[in-house]
Formats: sequence, C-alpha cells, structure tokens
Amino acid sequence: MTTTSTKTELQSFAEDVRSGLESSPKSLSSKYFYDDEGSRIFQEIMKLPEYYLTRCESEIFQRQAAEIYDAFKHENASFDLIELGPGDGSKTALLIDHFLKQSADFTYVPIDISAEALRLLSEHFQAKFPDLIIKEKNGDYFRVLETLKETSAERTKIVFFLGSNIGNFRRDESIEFFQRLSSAMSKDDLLFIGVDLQKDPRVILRAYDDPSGVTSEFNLNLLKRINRELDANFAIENFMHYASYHPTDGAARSYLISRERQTVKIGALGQSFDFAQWEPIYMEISQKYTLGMLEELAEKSGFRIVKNFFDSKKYYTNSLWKAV
Ligand code: AVI
Repeated sequence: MTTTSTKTELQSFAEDVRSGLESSPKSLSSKYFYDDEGSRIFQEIMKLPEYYLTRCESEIFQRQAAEIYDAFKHENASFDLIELGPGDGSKTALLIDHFLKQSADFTYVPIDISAEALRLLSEHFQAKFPDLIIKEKNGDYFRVLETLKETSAERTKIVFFLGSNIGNFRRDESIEFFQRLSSAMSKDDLLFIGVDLQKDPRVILRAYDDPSGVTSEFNLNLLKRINRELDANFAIENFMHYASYHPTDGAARSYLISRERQTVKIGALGQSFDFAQWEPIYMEISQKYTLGMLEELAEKSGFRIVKNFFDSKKYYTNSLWKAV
C-alpha cells in the first residue's frame, strides 16, 4: 500500500483508469484506493463507530483465540502462518500472542506487494514478539505461494486472508481468486478468511455512508491520486460520494457522482473524459455473504468449511477452510 512508483506500475494504473472511464457505466478500481493517504484514511474508517467490521473480527480473535488455536492444532502440530496483505497486523497480533503463550511451533510469513509495509510490520512484530520467527515475502500473493509450495512442501500452511477483503471482489472473481489459492496450496492446508455477513441492511449501509464523511474522503482521494500521479484535473468538489446496499444480492456499492456536466483531462493518457450531470463512477463493491453463499463459494473453489467462528452479534465470521 504505497504511492505508485515504478514505470510499469504507473502504466498499469493509467491503463486501468483509461479502461474504467471508457466503460459504461464508468468505473475505477478500488485496488487503487490505497496510496499513503488512502491507507491513512482507511485507518480512520476502521475507527468509525459505524464501521463494525474491524471490531467484530477483533472480538472474535480476543474471545476465541484458544478455540481457533485448537482448530489449527487439531489439524496440524506445526505450521506456517501465511498472511496475505497483513496491513498493520494488529488483529493477527491478538492470535500470535496467544499462540506464542501456548508455545506453538509456527513461523509467521506475511506476504505483501509493498516492501516498505512489510519492513515496518516485521520491525514492529519483532519488537513486540521477540520469540516470533518471521519470514516476510515481498511480491504477488500467488507467485509467493507457488514458491512456498515448492520450497517448503513439508510444512503445513495456514493462509490468512482477513478483514473482509474478499468482499471487494465480485462473486465470480472471488471463486477465481480462491481457485487460484487452492491450486497454490497442498491438500490439507488451511485457509482462514474474514467474511462480513448479511444483516440489517441499515447497519450495512451506515458502515459505508458515515455522517462524518470519512468514507466520502476515502473515495474522493482516488480522484486526487489520479490528479497527482496521472496529471489529471478532476475538480474534487464537483463529485460526491453515494453508497447503496441491495439486500437482494447482498452487495454494498459505492459511487462518485458527477454533480454537473463536466470534462476531465488526464495528461498521462492524452485524453479527456466527458461526464453528464449526475453520471456515476462505480468505485467499489463490498459483498456481504450468507452462510449458504459461503459454503457454495468454498465448494466451488476446492475447499470445505472446517469451522466458522462468529462475533457475539453474528455480524461477521472468520471461516476456517481446508483444501480438498
Ligand atoms: C478493505 N475493505 C474490506 C473495506 C470494505 O469494507 O469493503 C474497504 C472500505 N471501503 C469503504 N469502507 C471500507
């Protein structure tokens, strides 16, 4: 999660922006939300009273660390705990703390595309947990998992994909993602994912439409990033954040709406884009699951559910899957 730096990264960013703004409806990929400022705003989102997801996952880890460890241990005596996109690792730290107190035999392997984020996390974890063995891996999730499959085949892997990150994929994309994961894992390896569940639609909508405007700032920050990195001239005040939740498909979606008819120039693309008044740019999906949808997802992607852990309100689940 850093500012786009290399030429190829900048080119892919520009190409993705071009194809998104040429589509109908226009769209921008939420994977570009997380430059330094976007990551900072996301930290703010996680502290919002309306954004329940982070607190639910922390509650599960705080209250059920022993049961989670039992479920891991029951399957495997020693393991590699591989975390995809660990962020600041604060929730994982709750489990690591418990595992170390139980003298668990494991190695922590965080994987991230950002070398800087990994360096900070490793330094922090090494200071917090002097006995923890950390082997950080910089790069693409799948490529790193493939190499681990070859180099440490004898070690059982427990892959963590927390924070409801799977919600930011469409349902077809999430099947493809987990299928790729399962082919990079060995039989009997485990996957531990954080999933936001369907609930009172008003609770979900509020989480993406906070009255303090932090989520709005988060979305608009992508336009600022495009201005800065791709030499564009989005007038930020001419766009407004709009969030929706549809209980029929369980999808929360966010948009930036053009308040007026306008043209935006993107220097790096040598191209201009026209916006009609009230035209939306589709920014992000946050898919909410039922337990039935989760079971279907596991089955279609080569896993079976071993156990679901829930918070006290049953808003959220951490679901343990086994590769079959
Ligand atoms: C990172 N991801 C799981 C967040 C979510 O809930 O979809 C991103 C987010 N977007 C707006 N608020 C939070």
